[in-house]
Parts: sequence; C-alpha cells; structure tokens
Amino acid sequence: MQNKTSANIDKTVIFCCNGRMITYIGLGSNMGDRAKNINDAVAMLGSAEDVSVSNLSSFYETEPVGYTDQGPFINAAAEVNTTLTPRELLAKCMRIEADLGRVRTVRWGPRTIDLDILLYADLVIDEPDLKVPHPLMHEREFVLAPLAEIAPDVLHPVLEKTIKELLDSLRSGKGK
Ligand code: A4P
Ligand code: MG
Repeated sequence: MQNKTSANIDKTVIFCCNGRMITYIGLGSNMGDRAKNINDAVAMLGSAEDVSVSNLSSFYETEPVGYTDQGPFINAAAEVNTTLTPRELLAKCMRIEADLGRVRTVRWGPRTIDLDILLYADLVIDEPDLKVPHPLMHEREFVLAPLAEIAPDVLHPVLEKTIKELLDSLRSGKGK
C-alpha cells in the first residue's frame, strides 16, 4: 500500500476530516427494483457510526458494458467519510451486497447491487482482492459520469488527472 499524500498536497485534498477518510463508492444495479436497491445500499452504508454518506449523485440509466446479454443498469456514486480501513470498508460493502441478495454468477453479470470502492483518499492499493483506485474506473462512463457530478476536481492518484478530465477524455475518445 502506498500513500501519495505528500505528492498531492497542492492538489485537491480528498483525505481526512475529523479523522475520517474521504472515499468514493460506485453503485450499480440491474435486477429487481434497481433504484430501491441503490437507496437501500446507501442507507445501509450510512447506518453505523463508522461510515457516513456525505453526498450522492443522481441515478443514471446505463447500457450494460462487458457482458451485454443483460438488462440496463442504474448507476450512481456516493461520497463516504469513514474511519474504516480500506479492507474493513470492502468487507462492509460485500456484507451489504449479500444482505441485499446478491448472488455471484458470471463475472460482470446481472446483480441486485454492486458496490465498488473507486477511491479511498489518495491511497493506491494493489492486492489480489483489493485494488484501489478501481482498475477500470477511468474506462467506464457509467462510473465517471456519476462520480464527476460529486467529485469533479478530485485527483485520480495514479493517472494524476481529475475525474472531470478523465470523463472528458473518455467522451472525446468516443467521438462524443
Ligand atoms: N475487488 C478488488 N478491488 C475492489 C474494489 N476497489 N472494490 C474485488 C470492490 N471490490 C474489489 O468483484 C470481484 C472481486 O473484486 C471482489 O471479490 C473484491 O474482492 P465482484 O463485485 O464480485 O465482481 P464484478 O463486479 O463482476 O467484477 P468487477 O471487476 O468489480 O466488475 P465491475 O467493474 O464492477 O463491472 N455495466 C453497466 N452499465 N453498469 C455497471 O455497473 N458493472 C459491471 C461489473 C459490468 N458492466 C456494467 C456494470
Ligand atoms: Mg464489483
């Protein structure tokens, strides 16, 4: 785990207020009552002392990416302040996924709810079961569009571009 705090000190500060780390979580659902699943997940995230949800994007209806033989998603992004470590936050996300009835079938397949840790302050984590920033986030409009709504000036600690810059370059690459 590498902490790049000092390198980014003059850029947008996205870490630590009152001992809490600022993190961003991507949410996606394409089964059941999709908006309810996302609202329930947000409520569950913020239900204990150790996590509070400080901002939530709009909900975006998006076409499936990767495995395309499935229904459309609703995607959103949440800003979360937490005293949990990255691994504790991942465990909490996976518990919420299980509690909301997620069953893992195919990779990238249909799901009642998916919670991905997109950014955790400006940490870079590269472990087999935990990679932060989320490895594909910069290639996915369904991640960047909601995230850019609540965190346009936050810096991706590896690519050293803001979320808005990443979204703009993804869109211009697609000729939009
Ligand atoms: N894992 C590693 N890093 C992280 C992280 N930063 N956050 C591990 C969360 N989990 C992380 O995830 C598999 C493993 O990733 C976990 O056990 C955890 O230890 P998963 O949620 O079981 O599987 P997945 O979601 O199918 O895989 P992945 O790679 O997270 O896929 P994505 O990137 O979530 O893509 N199209 C639209 N329009 N909208 C979507 O939301 N989502 C996907 C899934 C595909 N297409 C989509 C959407
Ligand atoms: Mg996932």
